[in-house]
Amino acid sequence: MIDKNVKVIYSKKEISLKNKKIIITYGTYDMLHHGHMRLLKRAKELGDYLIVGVTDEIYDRSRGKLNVSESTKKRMKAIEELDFVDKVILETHKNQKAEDMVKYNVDIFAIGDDWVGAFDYLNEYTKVHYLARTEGISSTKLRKETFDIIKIGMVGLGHDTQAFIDEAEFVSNVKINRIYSEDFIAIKAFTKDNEEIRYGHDNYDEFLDTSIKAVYVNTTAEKHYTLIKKALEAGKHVLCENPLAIDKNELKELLSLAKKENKVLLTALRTAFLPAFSQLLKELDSGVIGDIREVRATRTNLLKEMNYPDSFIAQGATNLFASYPSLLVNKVLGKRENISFFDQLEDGYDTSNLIVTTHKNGALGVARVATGMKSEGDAVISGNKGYIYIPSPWWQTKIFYVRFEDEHKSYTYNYELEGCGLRYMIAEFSSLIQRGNRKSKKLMPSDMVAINRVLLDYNEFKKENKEEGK
Ligand code: C2G
Repeated sequence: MIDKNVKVIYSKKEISLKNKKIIITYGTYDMLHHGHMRLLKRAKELGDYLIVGVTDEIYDRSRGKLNVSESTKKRMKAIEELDFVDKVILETHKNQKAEDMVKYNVDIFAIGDDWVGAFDYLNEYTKVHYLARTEGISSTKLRKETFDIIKIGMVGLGHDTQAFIDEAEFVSNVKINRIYSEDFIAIKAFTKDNEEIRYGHDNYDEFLDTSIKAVYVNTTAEKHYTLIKKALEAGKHVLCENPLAIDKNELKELLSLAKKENKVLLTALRTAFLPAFSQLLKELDSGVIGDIREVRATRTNLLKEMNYPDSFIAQGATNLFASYPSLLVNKVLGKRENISFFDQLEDGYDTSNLIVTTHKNGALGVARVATGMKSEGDAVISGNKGYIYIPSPWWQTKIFYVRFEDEHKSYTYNYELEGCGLRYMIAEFSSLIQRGNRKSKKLMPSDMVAINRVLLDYNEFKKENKEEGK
């Protein structure tokens, strides 16, 4: 089996540069500054032909660089415009440097001395040259000077509140300092010894009437609509746990309100923002497994054993978990044509559900969720040339296997996933706000509607079944 990390995954024109000394260097080059420029110029002076590898966004996120303010396209363009740079390439994965040394027959690999020692392994392929870094300038410093810190207020106090606060620490341009909950006593207790969250509110209007620029809503689903609506009307960007609304018309209304107010409204589906998940979609887009015939994804958690309160579990397995498999099904197969539910109920709520959807050309989506049954939480995407397997827990996508009938052609993608994965979502939310983009390509409003619709349809189905049973 091939490890994708050592495979050349794009092809460029062969370079024939006889008797020329080839230099290569890599970087993010966010907000290109004179520190970058000095390094690039000195790198060029080491030889005749300078190749610059610009890191792509997925790769940067996977190596913990969450705060890049410019798009990959913009950063590449800025480097392409430098007349002393001869070739610009995209750097997409960790082992690419070693591959490039061979591919481009590189004489010298140059990089700033903040990396001293880190690339000594490349001496096996070329000569590694560390150049002095320019003091007093950095992209981090420029970002701090250029952009305001985005203050986020937390709405609701629950199981995951602290995890969100902890993860936001890794996103440098956000600050969380306020929280709202109807439960005044709980809020008092939470903020009492909390170093970051100093301000607790039990009045939502007062909470919104502060300097916060955005809110993160994590309450029970039936409160989402009102909380989101008020926040958007108060000019705040909104990140909200799924479902955004439990009524079709309410969801539409919220999306058009976000559009009217020119604010971000994003569902907090963390899987959508993981670097490995983005890479997975990119891989599928390239057609590597052919026409996709089926997407199968499972998510089960025995919540009782995890000490979740009964009231939480009573929301039902579908409401709690279906959004994750629905995200994968929707991203890969697009709009669905039909939907069927095969649920098992206990005390009036579903402890498991098998959701089958049909899509264009008869492709099938098979989503399995459960809180009263434990199963393998993996996902398989099957095509007519091969399949992709994501091991459990697939929704915390880290590794995936691309497999074919001829197993020698199979390969693996393996990514680091820092923390519990929330930081990538917070980084995407803040970068949308910072870049003035309302929509995330990773989770478009149409995706949010399709994912939300599965829940709405199931609740409708349950209601009809109840009425019929009467
Ligand atoms: N640099 C510099 N002086 C600065 C800032 C950066 O000389 N004040 C250099 C860095 O040492 C690096 C290059 O400019 O060689 C690009 O820096 P970044 O954009 O920060 O990229 P970086 O994360 O260092 O990329 O594959 C990516 C590379 O391994 C490293």
